[in-house]
Amino acid sequence: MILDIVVYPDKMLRSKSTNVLEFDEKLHNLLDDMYETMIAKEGIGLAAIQVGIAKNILIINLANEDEKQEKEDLLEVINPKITHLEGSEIYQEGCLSVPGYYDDVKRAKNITVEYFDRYGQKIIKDLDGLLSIAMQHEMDHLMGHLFIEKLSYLKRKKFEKEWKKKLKAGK
Ligand code: Y12
Ligand code: CO
Repeated sequence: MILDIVVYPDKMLRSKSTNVLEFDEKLHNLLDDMYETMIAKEGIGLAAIQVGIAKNILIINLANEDEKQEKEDLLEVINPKITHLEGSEIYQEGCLSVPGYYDDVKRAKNITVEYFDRYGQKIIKDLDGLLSIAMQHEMDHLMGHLFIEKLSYLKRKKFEKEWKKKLKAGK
């Protein structure tokens, strides 16, 4: 089932998500719906809060070298924790909850993340490149943060003015 995406400035996006305690069918159905939604909306990453569920759940599905977004490359990430951050990198980000706006954001270059898969199996991964950026972006959602909060004061002011205009125009 394709779910509705919560769009900025909905206050729900500021919620702090809580840990998943049961790795059951309800979780599996939510993960399946999140995947269907992300693909339908042409996204590469989605956090549960973006579909109105304040749980520590996110998915990431980057395209491979052939520019194909294969389901076998899908990461389903439950209750993630970053245990190591190193370096810095600037990347132009976008978000399904802030559709049509893209800007440069500085984040750590390499991270180590610990999380659980849909069956409750613990996974530890060292990430770099776009996967590291996407994981940090999605984990920010779990803490109630959006990439636009990382913009400079002036850029944020310009964004807010343009966003209000866009919402007023019903776009
Ligand atoms: C690098 C930077 C950010 C991420 C987080 C995941 N972001 C997305 O998946 C963004 C998707 C997105 C898709 C859009 O739709 C189309 O391009 C058709 C879009 O544009 C509109 O909605 C108009 C904006 C964002 C991961 C890695
Ligand atoms: Co986002």
